[in-house]
Amino acid sequence: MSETQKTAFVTGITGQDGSYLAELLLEKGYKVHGLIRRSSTFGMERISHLCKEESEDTDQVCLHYGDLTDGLCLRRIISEINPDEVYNLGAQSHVRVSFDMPLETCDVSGLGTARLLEAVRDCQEKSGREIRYYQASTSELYGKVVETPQKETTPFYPRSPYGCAKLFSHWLTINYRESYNMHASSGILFNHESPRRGETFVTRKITRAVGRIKVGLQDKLFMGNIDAMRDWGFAGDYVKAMWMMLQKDTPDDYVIATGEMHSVREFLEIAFGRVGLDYNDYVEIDPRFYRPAEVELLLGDPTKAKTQLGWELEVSFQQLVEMMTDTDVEKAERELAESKRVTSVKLKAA
Ligand code: NDP
Ligand code: GDR
Repeated sequence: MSETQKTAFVTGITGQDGSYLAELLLEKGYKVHGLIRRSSTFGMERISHLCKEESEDTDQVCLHYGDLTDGLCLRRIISEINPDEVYNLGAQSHVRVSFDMPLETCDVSGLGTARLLEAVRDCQEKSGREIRYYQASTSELYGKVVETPQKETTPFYPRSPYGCAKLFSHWLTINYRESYNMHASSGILFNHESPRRGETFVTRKITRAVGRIKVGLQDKLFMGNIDAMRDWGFAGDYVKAMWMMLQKDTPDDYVIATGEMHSVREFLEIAFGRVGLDYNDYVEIDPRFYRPAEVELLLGDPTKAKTQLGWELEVSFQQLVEMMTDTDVEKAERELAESKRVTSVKLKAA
């Protein structure tokens, strides 16, 4: 490892954003450490290409078992690594699920931030070296919108346990910045998607269904509120903004968004249209997917990030939907081929 090589620690590295961020940091020459949870399944599909068995290989990520609910382990890992930058992306990040699991959500996505910030503060005070901290804040802080488009100064009004937990984390990050002079920044990121998006978020749920319907593996798609409107961007573009925030001399908070809003219905239209189908023939509304309190619309104003960070979008909404749909059609084709192979093996064995 070179004298000047920077070290980063990423919580949530197995998630959508964690995987893109790890790739970006490795490209920039960082030594990347990540937090992983023990699981009975593998759970590392998004980052397995970045991990090698040989832990001595400095081009690969180095993984540490731990959990945002375990402050002791966070303290130990941070003091062992003594990183230059910490990215807190770990969270129970599903809004609908947060209504079913409010305590777990608050523990991980709220108190987890307190545990990590304390570990960072402690390490920084002992070593005398600055550790720069990134907090994954969210447009869900705005919830019930009081101003459109939403910018850094728009008042918050969260509408879910997830939003409330993230609001706590957002303010705690600001409080540590002001109380301890820490280089702690929050990115208020609006929805961002990719072919690596979790399959229960609306965009990926749609593109997975389009692929499977196209090849004949699925007949129907059951949806919740398809009139909801979101400002959707590409995750690969958004992780660049996280890194840019930590390269600034002064920490601050930034809205990261496209400045364009589309409905779930429009997403359905484009995704089904991409494979020559009409979504009306396949989609059914199922109240099970409604939320106790809905966030009807979100639209961000990314002017501050554009002017002060020099952040730019590369992937448009249309390109995003097409990219996700094409990838999921290919995935469904592979699933179909695999199911035929298994059937033929079974038949031969019969
Ligand atoms: P994902 O749901 O894809 O990933 C969440 C990550 O958090 C996973 O690595 C997960 O690990 C980890 N995690 C969950 N619980 C714990 C825990 N108890 N301890 C440690 N790690 C845990 O989220 P995204 O990548 O989409 O989002 C990244 C962050 O950005 C999240 O904090 C999210 O709330 C926030 N955000 C996301 C936006 C989006 O549109 N994607 C927009 C704004 C903010 P495991 O794989 O083991 O489950
Ligand atoms: P969101 O994303 O709640 O904005 O949180 P999600 O994709 O889950 O929902 C977006 C909108 O689509 C509506 N919807 C459905 N949603 C899901 N998941 N499933 C459905 O069947 C369905 N039908 C309609 C929802 O009601 C909602 O209005 C995401 C997460 O990544 C958070 O972690 C992040 O902070 C915010 O984006 C910004």
